[in-house]
Amino acid sequence: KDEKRLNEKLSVLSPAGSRRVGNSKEDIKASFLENLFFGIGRIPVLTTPHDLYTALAMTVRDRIFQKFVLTTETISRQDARGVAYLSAEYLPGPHLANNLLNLGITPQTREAMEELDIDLDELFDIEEEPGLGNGGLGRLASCYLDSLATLGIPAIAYGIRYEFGIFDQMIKDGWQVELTDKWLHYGNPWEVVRPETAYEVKFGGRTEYSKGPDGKLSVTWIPGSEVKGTAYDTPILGYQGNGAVLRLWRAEAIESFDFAAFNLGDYYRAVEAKMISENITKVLYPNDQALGGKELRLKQQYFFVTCSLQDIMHLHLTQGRRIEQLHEKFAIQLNDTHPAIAVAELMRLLVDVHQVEWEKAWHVTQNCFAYTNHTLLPEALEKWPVQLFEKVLPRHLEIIYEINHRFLEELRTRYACDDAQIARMSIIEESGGRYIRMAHLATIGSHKVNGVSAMHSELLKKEVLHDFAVLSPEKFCNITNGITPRRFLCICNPLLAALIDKHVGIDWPTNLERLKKLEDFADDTSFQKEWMDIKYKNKQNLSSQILRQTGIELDPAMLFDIQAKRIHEYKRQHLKVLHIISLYLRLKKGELANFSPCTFIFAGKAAPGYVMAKLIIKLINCVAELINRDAEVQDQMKVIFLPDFNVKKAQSLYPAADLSEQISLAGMEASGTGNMKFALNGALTIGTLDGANVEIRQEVGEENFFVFGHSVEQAQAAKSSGYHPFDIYQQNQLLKEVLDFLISGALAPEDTQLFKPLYENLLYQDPYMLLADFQDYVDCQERVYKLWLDPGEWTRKSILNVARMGKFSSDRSIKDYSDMIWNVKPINLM
Ligand code: F55
Repeated sequence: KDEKRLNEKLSVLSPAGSRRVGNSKEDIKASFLENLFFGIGRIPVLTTPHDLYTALAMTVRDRIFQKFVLTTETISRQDARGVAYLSAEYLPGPHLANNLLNLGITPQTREAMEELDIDLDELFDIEEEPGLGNGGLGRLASCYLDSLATLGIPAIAYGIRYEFGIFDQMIKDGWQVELTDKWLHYGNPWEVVRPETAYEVKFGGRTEYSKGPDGKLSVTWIPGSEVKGTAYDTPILGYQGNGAVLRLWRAEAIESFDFAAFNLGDYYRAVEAKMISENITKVLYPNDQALGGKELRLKQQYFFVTCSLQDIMHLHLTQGRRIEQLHEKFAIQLNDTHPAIAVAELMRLLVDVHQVEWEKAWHVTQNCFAYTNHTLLPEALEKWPVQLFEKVLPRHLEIIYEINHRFLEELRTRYACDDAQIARMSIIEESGGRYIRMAHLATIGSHKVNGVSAMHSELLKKEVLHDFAVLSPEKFCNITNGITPRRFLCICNPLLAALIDKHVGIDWPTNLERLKKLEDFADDTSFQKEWMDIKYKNKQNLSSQILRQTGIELDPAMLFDIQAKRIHEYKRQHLKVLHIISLYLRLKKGELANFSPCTFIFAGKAAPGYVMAKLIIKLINCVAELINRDAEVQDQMKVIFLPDFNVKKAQSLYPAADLSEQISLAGMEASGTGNMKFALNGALTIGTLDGANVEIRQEVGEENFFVFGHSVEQAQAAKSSGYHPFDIYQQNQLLKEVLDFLISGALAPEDTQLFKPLYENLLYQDPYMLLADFQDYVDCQERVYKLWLDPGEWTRKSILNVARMGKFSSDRSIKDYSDMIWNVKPINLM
């Protein structure tokens, strides 16, 4: 009955009896050919593969829009409260396969293409993914948008339409080389430009105060320059139903062509303003830790924040509501501090533009915003020089001073704080240059602050935001990260997904706890056999991809040990390298007893300016070169650096992993989400007690997780009692041999000093305590190799890992946000 009502509704909202959006094989084939002809002016015999991809994308897009009309109509009719997610980064991954899955039309689309002699997988391969983020933070935002859409929670995700996303990585002579990303080069069939949804954005200049006729003081911001932000919408379809929107802003000149200059013969000046304006959304900063002091970055942040807030207010007011009620209809989430300027901007829009009284405006602001923190690293906490702020956002500096003044006054009067505490909590850092601390602005301007794993949230309260947590404990909460099981199991691992369908039913993608049912089969040897066969096939798949990319042949029977994530010292890729060298040296000496043939795979990008991270990539490649060329160890080990890690590559890595490396120093990784993606695909984890590893281990069971290394408390204790890595080096024979090998010339004969900086850093500083954890890591790996010798037992643990991953669905995370922070509910489509 419900289905009938739904269809009736749809026929009102979209052209009656339209064949354009039918879901049968015939319908899909017909509209594909129609799109090929009318959409891009091609006939089948005269097409390029890219034409075919575009025509199919358009075919899918038509069906998405048809669904969207209903969602949008329902939200507005039910006057539902919704979420605005503000993030400077998104990593959606390829859209085509995801949209087909969510529409439930993959099988018939595959058949339709087959009848036209087109291989659907080849079309999947053509798609360039939007690389609009650096890593975990951007991917998390996309998983959350997927879950918001799937759960039917009204949501708009706002961000920046970078013309050039994260660079493409090439490896030349073992070094990382960066190439410009060109994701828009062949057009983008998934977005729709909305030229009428555009807002003005001011920069620089000065403020003027004047008394109005009513005697009230009002402020005018006279800008130094202005640009316009135009909306580009990408519909994000949820699984089997609703939709959400990704609205990205592109900077444009208000007047695209200066006729006055042109008429004077100054051709260059005539287009200069346009060029300068467009620079704002030209390129993503490729740093995965904060980078203070870059003017363009501050402009990017303010640009997308003001467009988004103006848009939210516009949506609110056109629904006939009062601006003072904004917080009743919108929850606005700040994904880290990158959009934290929103606190000052919303105050400006309310007070200066909409003439709301300060106290009322502050109430609205605090009740709209909530802030998610993603890092504890002190060097990664965003702060902006006051001088820069004054230049780019003079009015916002005044507003921040006012917010700070009132806040500090309250600390003094209501909480009787002393000067030291007040200095610690101020938005302005005054010691050694004046800076604006964005985390303080975000915390003060929000009603909730959350960390991204249980452990991280505790450390946040204990350290980085301790003073705030003591004064307002109710503000702080934890929401452990999650991942979407649609992309990171259904799409990336179809064989395993089909096996799970067969044994637990088909509703696990939206009820991940259902995977528990797999526990019943953990000891079933024929089920284990099927499980192992699938893993083997996935490893074959990855191997042929690696052969194509690197020319290196792999043996899928070996243990595949994978570390895939941004390259960073705290993530300790070099600890893995030290371990590999130790195995190699012992193997050569015939001293390695407990070992199982192993393929070590690394993937990840380094920030272009991060010298040590780039040296680690070079080191991995030198070690790979040495080992892969050494005939003596050929059937024992291989080392691969897979270039250009992105969402697409990630999707073929996770399903092929036997062992997942999550080896950051405890206390450094806020959560991690790769750890969840590997485990959901049946990899066992070797990891430290860091971030979400702690919760994964708790869920899957201690006996099914390889833990090693110092705990946070142990690491802190070791550091405060004086940590001397050099002593460890001298006391551990194996470690000494491994480290000395780095500078022995064996790795880089042409330059023996090449790895000296790394070597000396480890011997004399070792900020991430690799040496302290080395032996425990080596020992732990031996337990891994021992278990590998018992495939039945290994597989049993692998099954149990998958069975117990239910908690880590991003649907669970979004339900937590909805209940604990946003106070939003799914819309009712009927
Ligand atoms: C990007 C730009 C700047 Cl300026 C700073 C940080 C980043 C960034 O990409 N951070 C990031 O990815 N942080 C990660 O967030 C994940 C999602 O919460 C966590 O799982 C992960 O631990 C954390 O490092």
